[in-house]
Amino acid sequence: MANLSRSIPIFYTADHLLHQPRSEYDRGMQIPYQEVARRIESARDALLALPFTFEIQPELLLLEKQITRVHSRAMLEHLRQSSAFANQQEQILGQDDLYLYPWIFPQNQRMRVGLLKSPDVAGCFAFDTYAPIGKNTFQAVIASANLAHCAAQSIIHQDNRIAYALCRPPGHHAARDMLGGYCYLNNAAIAADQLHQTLGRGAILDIDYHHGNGTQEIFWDDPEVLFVSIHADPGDEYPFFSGFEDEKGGAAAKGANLNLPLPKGCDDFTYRIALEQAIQSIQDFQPNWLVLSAGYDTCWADPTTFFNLSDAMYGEIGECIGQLNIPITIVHEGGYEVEQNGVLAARLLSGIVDSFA
Ligand code: SP5
Ligand code: ZN
Repeated sequence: MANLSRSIPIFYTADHLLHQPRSEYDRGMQIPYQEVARRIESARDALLALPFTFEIQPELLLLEKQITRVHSRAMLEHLRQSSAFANQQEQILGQDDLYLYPWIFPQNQRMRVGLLKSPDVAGCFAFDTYAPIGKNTFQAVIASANLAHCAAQSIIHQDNRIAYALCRPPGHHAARDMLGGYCYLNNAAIAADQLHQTLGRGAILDIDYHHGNGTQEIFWDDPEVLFVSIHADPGDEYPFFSGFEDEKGGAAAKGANLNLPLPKGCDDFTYRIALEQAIQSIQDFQPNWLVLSAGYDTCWADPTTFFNLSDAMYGEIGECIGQLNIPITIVHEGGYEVEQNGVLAARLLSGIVDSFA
């Protein structure tokens, strides 16, 4: 049990408030954007109310060259230019709060080159319609990734054993060249890449309800970074195209990817079995560090998903993870019941701290 001095940094930025799309398209139906700013404010309040936490609002330390180790320069530039373009469009149209929504999806390089020259580029790197780009989206996305980066740096340089990054927008659906699912840059992957470079082999555990397709893709061929994900069966849940059991890693990295899909309606009992398998596989890998992609959309109360985990289960998940007894960088991902983001983040972190040797 860690002592109760305020030793665990919670990395936060107000820049996430700059990114607030109003709607999303759910199978063509327009509904309110589910990935709301209050999610992070709820988590911030609850985490800082714990006796062992303190807040850090870091300066921007993440370098472009660190981002482009994980993402293509073309996609980074696309994000930057689309935000600038949204700004321009607001001026021209005299409109406020304009978001560019993906609606044309190029299927090859020729189509991409053509589309990049058009005013309707928003879908250029998108695999769905859930990641619209507004005038400040680029700033918010960079600031979000910076939190994960700074959390990882605090583990690397400050001999700190646990850090929590309140990332928003989330990241785990974003791949090298692809964005979607509320995600633009892969915060967890950026943290993991820094940890990998300095501390050697490590693991990423993704407990968001949705498969972390972006993270899986980024580390697919890397035998030194184990990716383990527990999520809803992609046979009938988003993102549908990845997260299946037979995805084990690229030729040089066979076994460094483990997907544990679970059926809709999954309860604590079923989840626990998958979690034990996940923890065992991480232990066997002998990692020097862990990045935890912490999504809270597996909770019974989440309005967008179909698992039934109890609030108490998050404490238990934390305890299992803490027993790994390696440095842990926690990166906030999904979770769409606003208050549950706070309740569950606090339970998860408390569980980790309680069991940490
Ligand atoms: C980071 C993250 O959790 N991204 C998830 C993005 C996918 N969300 C879209 C799911 C659409 C399903 N909507 C069902 C509504 C049921 N009332
Ligand atoms: Zn999710």
